[in-house]
Amino acid sequence: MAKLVLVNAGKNYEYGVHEPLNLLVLAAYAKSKGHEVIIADQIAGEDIFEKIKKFNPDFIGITGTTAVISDAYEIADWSRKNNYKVVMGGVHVTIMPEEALEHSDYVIKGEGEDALARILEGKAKPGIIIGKCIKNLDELPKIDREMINIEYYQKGKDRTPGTHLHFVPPNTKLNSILATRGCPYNCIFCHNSWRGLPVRINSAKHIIEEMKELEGKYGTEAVFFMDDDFLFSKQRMREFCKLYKENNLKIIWGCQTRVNSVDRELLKEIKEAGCRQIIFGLESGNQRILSMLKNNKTTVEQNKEAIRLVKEAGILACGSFMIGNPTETEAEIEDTKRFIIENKLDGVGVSITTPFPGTKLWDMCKERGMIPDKIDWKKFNLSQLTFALNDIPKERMEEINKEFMNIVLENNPGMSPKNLLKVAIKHPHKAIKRVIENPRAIFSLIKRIFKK
Ligand code: B12
Repeated sequence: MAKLVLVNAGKNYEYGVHEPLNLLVLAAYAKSKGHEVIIADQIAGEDIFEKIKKFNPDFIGITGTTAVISDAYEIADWSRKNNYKVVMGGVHVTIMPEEALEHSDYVIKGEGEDALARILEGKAKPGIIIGKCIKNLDELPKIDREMINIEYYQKGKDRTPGTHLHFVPPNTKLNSILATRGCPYNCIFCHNSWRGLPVRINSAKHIIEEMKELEGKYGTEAVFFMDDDFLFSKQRMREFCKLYKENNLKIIWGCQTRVNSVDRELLKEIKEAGCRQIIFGLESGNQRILSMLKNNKTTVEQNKEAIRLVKEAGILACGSFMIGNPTETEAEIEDTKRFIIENKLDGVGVSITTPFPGTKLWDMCKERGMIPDKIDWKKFNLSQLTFALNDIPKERMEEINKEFMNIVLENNPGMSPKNLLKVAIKHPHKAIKRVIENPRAIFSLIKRIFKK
């Protein structure tokens, strides 16, 4: 039996909206094999170094997406200096295993459950290990949310009102569930740890059991499904809606999906089964750009129709968009601005297009010689320009980004002046910095007050 600490790396509280489901599932798996496991959560503000020293583990497992990988490496370096064995996994190290191996003893590419168990049992040699893909998600051991500070995560929405979770009223206990691994589509900007792996889903029965446990044990009132496309299996959704009603569940929920996964009938059914918000990756109001990003799979017209249907069903229709795409012109970005304003979405998220390693977008940028030798991974947070992907000068792109930030400010229900004031009181330095960077935000706020 080995002792393991799993670390949720990251110093930005804004990343603590959803519980770390990846570490919870890895912990459950390792525990089911008889190992002693705890989670040290830097994102939730824990003193992870103190917690690690006190537990004195045999292994430290660290997860990291690209945006927080510098924090993850810092923890890995500290751990090795203190003679702990380090295992790293997650989406970033899956793509950059050699880079991660400079900071750790073991690096897992892909799914971590089985590989981690082999390491803990002393059956794997240090180095890069390819994770085995879990075939049946329902067979994974049940996660135990008591391993983390559940109250901290249940208040995730109140702590960060600027999030996409518009369906969650203030002071509502929120949790997240992940019920799919993999995605059947191939958007050029996306990479997740299941890239190239088959799509697998939890059964409707399994999801309902998890919701029942959340409602009964933790008083959960709202759930966000983290699946890339929660609605894509119509059969599962039908079964889900039936069981939701049979079990008399009260939890309201939101999810992400594709515009081609919704139709009037399904929307009616899921509304009756607690669905209150749908987020689509709408990406662009310009067809040329949308076709490039989504491999010709969706159209601007389809996007408009999907928004209309969702609103008609009485569900909040939200969308995320990308600006600063390869070869994109200012006129094409204007199309996105117009789309956002004309389609009256209930929530809008805008990101600066960022080429994450492992994506087709990254390869395109590499081919064009755009990727610098020295990369600052901290910039990979989708709100900062990593490097220019088109002919729009950097300064102008930053201006355009601010204009979009103001559009988001005017169109996001979560960004009410009251909510923003609350955050400003809690994080005054951040608020002052944001206003100095973008003084016009004040006008957008005033506009917002009068719009109400
Ligand atoms: C939930 C989620 C969030 C949540 C919580 C993040 C979190 N750390 O869990 C929030 C909203 C905070 C978030 C924020 C961001 N996210 Co996010 N998010 C996701 C999402 C939808 C699900 C992640 C998840 O729970 N997966 C479930 C678990 C089971 O999978 P997993 O994490 O890959 O873990 C498996 C393996 O990788 C491995 N593993 C992972 N860690 C470890 C550790 C050890 C020790 C071992 C052995 C194995 C191992 O084993 C696990 C089980 O098999 C994914 C999309 C997706 N479908 O994956 C995007 C995704 C991870 N996010 C992404 C991005 C870009 C971001 C942000 C930068 C966005 C932003 N503007 O802020 C930030 C980054 C901050 C951060 N700390 O993550 C990208 C990451 C791209 C990249 N190269 O890093 C993804 C892949 C979306 C995408 N398709 O582009 N995100």
